[in-house]
Amino acid sequence: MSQAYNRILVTAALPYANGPVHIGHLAGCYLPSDIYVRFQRARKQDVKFICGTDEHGVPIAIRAMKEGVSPQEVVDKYHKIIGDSFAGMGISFDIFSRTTTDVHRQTSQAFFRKLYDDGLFEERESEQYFDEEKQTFLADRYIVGTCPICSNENAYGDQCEKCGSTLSPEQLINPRSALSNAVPVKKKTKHWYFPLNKYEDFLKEWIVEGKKDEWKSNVYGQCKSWLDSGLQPRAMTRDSNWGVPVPVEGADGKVLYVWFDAPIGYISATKELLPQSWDDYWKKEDTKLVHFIGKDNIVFHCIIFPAMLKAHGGYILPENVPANEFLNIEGDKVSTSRNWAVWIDEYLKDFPDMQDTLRYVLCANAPETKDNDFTWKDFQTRHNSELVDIFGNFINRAMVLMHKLCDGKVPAYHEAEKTDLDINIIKDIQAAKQKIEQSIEHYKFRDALFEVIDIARKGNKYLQEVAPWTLAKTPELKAENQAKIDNCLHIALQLTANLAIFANPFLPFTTKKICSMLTVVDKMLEWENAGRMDLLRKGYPLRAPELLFRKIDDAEIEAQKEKLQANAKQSVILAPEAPAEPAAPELKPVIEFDDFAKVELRVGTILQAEKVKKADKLLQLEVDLGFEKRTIVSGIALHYQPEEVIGQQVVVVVNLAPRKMRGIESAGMILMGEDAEGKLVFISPKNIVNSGVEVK
Ligand code: B3M
Ligand code: ZN
Repeated sequence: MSQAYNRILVTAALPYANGPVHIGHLAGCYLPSDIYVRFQRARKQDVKFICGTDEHGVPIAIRAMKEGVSPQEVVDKYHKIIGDSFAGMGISFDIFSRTTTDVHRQTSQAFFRKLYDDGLFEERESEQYFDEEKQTFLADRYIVGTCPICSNENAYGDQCEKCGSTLSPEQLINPRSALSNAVPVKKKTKHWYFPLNKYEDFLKEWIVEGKKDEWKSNVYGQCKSWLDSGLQPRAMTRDSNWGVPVPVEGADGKVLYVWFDAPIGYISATKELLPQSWDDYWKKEDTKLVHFIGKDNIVFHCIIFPAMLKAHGGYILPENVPANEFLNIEGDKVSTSRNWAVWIDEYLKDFPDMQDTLRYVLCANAPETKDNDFTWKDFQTRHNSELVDIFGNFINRAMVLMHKLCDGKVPAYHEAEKTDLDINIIKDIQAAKQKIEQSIEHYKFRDALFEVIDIARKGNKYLQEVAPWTLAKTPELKAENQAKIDNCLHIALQLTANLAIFANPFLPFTTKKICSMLTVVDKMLEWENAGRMDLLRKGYPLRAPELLFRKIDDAEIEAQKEKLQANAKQSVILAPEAPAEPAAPELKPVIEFDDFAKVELRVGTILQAEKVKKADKLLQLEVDLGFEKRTIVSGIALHYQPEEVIGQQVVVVVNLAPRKMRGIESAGMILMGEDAEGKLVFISPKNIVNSGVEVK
């Protein structure tokens, strides 16, 4: 934060153009980036907001094949749907481009060519699967076969979508080509490898030494563990006919690896937006570059792309990469294949004019530090009891009372009548400004939004305490108290104007309505005006109050819940195979109640965790039991990084005899569940989907 910047370049991950976007995308990446950019614009910073669709890569080619259309048709269709969804939600990109443009092909080819000419790539021959019928190499995704773990007959060569296991084509039973059903054969092919290992020292210095305190701990932690486990050269080309052709001799039928060309898409889009000055934003050291992404993209944005930029030379590196965790829905992971998602295009149809409600709920509940859950019930509650009852209600009361008690004009403020209540609320407004800007600058959007609602809450309290309606109970009383009434409404209206400035980055649609009621222009929304108590001049006539939000009733919420379930059910019917019935497990002999009663189980919270030296399965935990803290050694290190378990709640066997493990005395045992892949998981409704799994 110490460096002074003269311009800011904000990128939001380029979504794959092979499906619509859902609320998880919005919460993780596009909404926080939009809030950040809107705030920087209000601060009159020179900021550019870049996005577009990622239109290459194997999933797109596969989708095209399945639908019997060309890849270009697929990306054209989804580029439009995704772009409309973002625009509909008020995501205010300066450009929403795509990676199939000429500018992008030229830019990414020139980038590759520079590294090639500098002799950076290693050429390697390897054996890869080949489809003799179609005369083409097969990416891992193009090979299907039976999953060795769950027996799903349609597992891909890189992953089984049913059990989630990461696979390699060699592991598949009965592998076959997804293009022709032919049995694939191995054939030699040549690729260009980027020597990531040579950038390890540079990355360590830049990230481990430079970003530890600046980057979010989830981002830093992931980078650190990649760097600790050592980097390997990575192939930057693929055998495919869909992508950017590799611009060197002897590379027929080869394209750039999608993760090579996609991040360069940020550069191409900036070029398209600013043909004359794009390089100021990518090459000048006084530019602050910020990549907003979801957590699955961390390694590409923090390790691979920076190493590419460094290798090329002349480019700046990201100052920050504020990645979010994932948003689950109704306790379950979002899944495109199971159609467990809330799609933005559908939301906009079902709730037209309620964009700010979704923006509000997704920001208030954003997965900033851990995975979070979206539920329709919470959506309703937050809307009705926070947006409507607190925020909307305050503004509505201020406007109605002003029309009723002050002739529809902004009343004067009479200094002689100033009270402590006035002084305090003014202080609160100014403090809110500080807190909101601090939080946004540190990518803590939930905290910032909390302050916006909190100051509206304080406004309601202020109205309640002064109670201008009681001061005006009779015409005589009103005449006597008019100065006090004026002061109260003067302050309430200035707070309303301040609320417009505060809410603007988060709730742009609502802000527009408030500005229209107050008959003020956009210039008032500049951030430097926040905290001022003279935004609305005395005697200024204001419009009639407009309802900012309507309530959401139970029927609407029930309908959404049913829709979610029905969509998911339908996708199960369409799925090729029904899930196998689990076999009955062998149970241990029955025990008496008294035996069970000997076991003391209590809930504990993991406070600290670290790896046990020379024991790759063990983590040493500090567990808070409320009445005391204990050291417990647990065999979960193959399943979790220490930073992932901190804060988790667990069931603890507290009266198990202490045991020494690797020299550390373990005072108890934590209980975990085991999922289908044999991964130990914390027991929560989110993790254990199958009842009956063993707790161990
Ligand atoms: N398309 C992956 C994703 O949508 C990828 C991001 C590219 S950012 C340069 O999650
Ligand atoms: Zn499987």
